[in-house]
Amino acid sequence: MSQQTYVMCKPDAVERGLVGEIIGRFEAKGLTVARAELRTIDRDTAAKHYAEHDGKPFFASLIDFITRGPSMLLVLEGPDDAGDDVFALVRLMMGSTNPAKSAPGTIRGDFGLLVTENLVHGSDSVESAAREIGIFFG
Ligand code: DAT
Ligand code: MG
Repeated sequence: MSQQTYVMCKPDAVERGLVGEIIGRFEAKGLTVARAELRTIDRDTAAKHYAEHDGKPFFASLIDFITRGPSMLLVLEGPDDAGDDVFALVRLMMGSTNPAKSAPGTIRGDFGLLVTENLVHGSDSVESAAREIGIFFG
């Protein structure tokens, strides 16, 4: 688990006061915070980040949502000798994209209800982790 991964507590998580809860879960699991910044993402950066979804019906509202207020931008890292890539553990702890279908015990499963307000982002591969860390902290 040598890789770092990119995580974002989205504007709904900041608005609802869940940033401490979310970071606390990752820290309690054994991950450490390597970088952290509260930042309102601009529309160009949001479009770059979510480029894979450009053209989909929800793209415009996704950009509106993610830029509507500050997000907590994070780089998380795990120990070198753990068994899996850190991005995969973070995704497991986040739960699936639609909070209504996320398992209890996951962040989205415990605190979310709507796919449009699903609290947290986590990179979905080693490659996207490197790309997203570059976009937000490069
Ligand atoms: P994830 O955030 O789990 O990686 P994703 O990359 O497929 O999910 O989508 C990015 C975000 O876009 C997701 O967190 C919420 C939003 N989204 C995805 N599918 C959606 C849909 N069908 N309707 C509305 N928003 C959606
Ligand atoms: Mg994704």
